[in-house]
Amino acid sequence: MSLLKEWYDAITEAQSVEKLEEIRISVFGKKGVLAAEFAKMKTAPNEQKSQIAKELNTHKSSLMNELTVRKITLQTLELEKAMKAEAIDVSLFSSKSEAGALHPVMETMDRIVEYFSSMNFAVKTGNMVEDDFNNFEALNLPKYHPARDMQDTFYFKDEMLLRTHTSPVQIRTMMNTKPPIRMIAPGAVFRRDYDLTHTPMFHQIEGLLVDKEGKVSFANLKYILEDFLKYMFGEVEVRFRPSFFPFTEPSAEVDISCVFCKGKGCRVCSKTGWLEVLGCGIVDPNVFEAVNYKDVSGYAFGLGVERFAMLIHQIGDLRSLFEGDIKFLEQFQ
Ligand code: 2NM
Repeated sequence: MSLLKEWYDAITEAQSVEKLEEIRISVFGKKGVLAAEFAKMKTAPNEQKSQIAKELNTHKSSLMNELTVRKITLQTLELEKAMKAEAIDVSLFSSKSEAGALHPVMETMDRIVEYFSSMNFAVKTGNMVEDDFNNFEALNLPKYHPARDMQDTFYFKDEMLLRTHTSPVQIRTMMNTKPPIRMIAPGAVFRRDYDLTHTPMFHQIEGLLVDKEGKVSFANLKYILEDFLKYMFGEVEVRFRPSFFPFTEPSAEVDISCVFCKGKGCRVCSKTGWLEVLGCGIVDPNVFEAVNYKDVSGYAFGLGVERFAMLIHQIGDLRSLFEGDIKFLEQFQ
């Protein structure tokens, strides 16, 4: 009987519900201490039996009672502990909160748009899925013209395709607006290209200015592009090299002195001291004919926004602009 005393202490000292369950089995189980005490009772003298049974039953119910009370206490403590550990203080200021930022390509695009807006160029956008006429035919790129190969792209049915440049926006603008025109077309374009310096999707900004015949000269084009490139890159040298585009005649490619080596020659500029950044020219008469413009003259230019972003931020690999790696992007905030 005195054996039962220590089980009262065990219950009071138990620190977990699991421990309490072990105790319950040791006391009330088939092979438990109570069962053993009742068994012993059977061998006791008959006159003591009822007294022993009475005492055992009193212990039985008070031990059960102690167990229940302790179980409730332990469960309450465990719940309180869990609630404390899992609590979230929604009013707590988090010094970790960070503001988002524009992607370097979009930031660069905004700066370019800002310059041309300040020069009174309207900003126009169009469709990324275009038809053959607006993307090629009207731009002096007839079917089977070899220059189409340079802009091989993704075709849908019915001569629909992902635009290879933003020029279709200029064509559509000329088709539904009378001259004069002074516009830029920023946006995503698509080509079947993928290597170190080409991605199948990239961003372009193209510009177009149209006015009366004889009013627009190559000198006008040269002036605005030099001014624009100095706005973007600071005090750089600018040079124009003769080139060819189907939609302009004459055409030129525009270089700036290398922003990495200041024109001395390095790995980025292939030791030439120059970086190609733009294409431009005087709009070919065939383009004006396609859109039914008469007695006009104009200039046009085009650039790749990713290339500008890479030169401004000194980014070595074009593909890092498309990976969405936060650690990379954070550097340009
Ligand atoms: C370039 C280079 C030269 C261009 C021409 C036209 C249009 F529609 F007016 F004919 N838009 N853009 C053009 C001219 C684009 O990108 C390198």
